[in-house]
Amino acid sequence: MANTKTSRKVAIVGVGGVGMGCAYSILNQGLVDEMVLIDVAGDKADGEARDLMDGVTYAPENCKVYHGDYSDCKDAQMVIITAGINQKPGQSRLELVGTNAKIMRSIVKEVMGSGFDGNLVIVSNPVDVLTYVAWDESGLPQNRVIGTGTSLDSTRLRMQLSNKTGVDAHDISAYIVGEHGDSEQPLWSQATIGGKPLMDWIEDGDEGVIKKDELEDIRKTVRDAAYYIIDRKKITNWGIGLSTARLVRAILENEHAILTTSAYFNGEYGLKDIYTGIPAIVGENGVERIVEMHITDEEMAGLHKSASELKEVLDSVRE
Ligand code: 6V0
Repeated sequence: MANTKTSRKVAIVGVGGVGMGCAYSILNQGLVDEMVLIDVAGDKADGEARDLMDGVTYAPENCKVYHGDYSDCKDAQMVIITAGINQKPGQSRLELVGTNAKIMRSIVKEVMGSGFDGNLVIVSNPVDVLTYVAWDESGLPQNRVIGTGTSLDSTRLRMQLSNKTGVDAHDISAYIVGEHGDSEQPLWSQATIGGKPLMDWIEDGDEGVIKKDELEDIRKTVRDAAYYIIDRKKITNWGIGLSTARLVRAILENEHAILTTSAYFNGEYGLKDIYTGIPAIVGENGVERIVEMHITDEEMAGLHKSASELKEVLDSVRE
């Protein structure tokens, strides 16, 4: 149930395409009472706030949107960080790490300096590495620093399975785990359509259902979705905006929803001291618990390979 007792306030740091995709989705879903926009480009943040505010009477709930500074984070339940450079055509997310890790540390320092004591949601790429960096800099408990992880990839996978089967994506449960990026791993063994395992649909050969040898194409389409979009419109922003709003809702409304966030591993799936995408239960305290599923050996190997690639990149920016 919505928390109606206290003012629901979020701060968004970074008002580029992604920050505004998040802001628009959050506003349009009536998730908060107050939204502060922060950016080194102050005039842009001011203009964006004014633009959104102009439409508030058509949003489902009243909301005060304004341009602010880090002192405004003090009483926010959540700070969403989307600041940083984005991928250029052909560039991988991991190539952004040097610049964005520095930006992330400087922002988190400012946020924590305000006296902020809520949940930090990290969106900037490479999101798994930067979520670790943000946690390391913040001094917050691991569960309260959350990356958007493979939430976008998982919804892309559900859409692809929906396109193939003709079944509503809302009735499809499917997860991508590991890096939000090139080494990500789909969990085919855990995917279900209307409660029936995907592998049973394939085995039964139900009419209109995908065949096993089509799974590899689906995996590639999902993995390369950002490259496809960036080639055409230079950025991706609406899908991640909606994915972030889903995470914001789960936290602010204490939903205990299962979402594929970038969560901190403390031995789950045999992984330690890393943030990466995994289905986890999410509520008002952030990640309550990683869900341990009985995945296949091949899927486990894919998750471990992805985690070890992330560790290597993380080691290059540790302080
Ligand atoms: P953008 O449109 O260039 O916006 C970035 C914004 O950050 C700009 O407004 C900058 O002024 C601002 N900024 C830069 N440095 C600072 C700083 N030190 N303090 C405050 N503000 C700053 O980029 P875009 O919005 O497209 O992308 C932002 C980030 O999101 C990139 O790292 C993307 O790679 C990442 N994405 C993450 C996704 C995910 O699934 N996690 C999906 C898409 C993009």
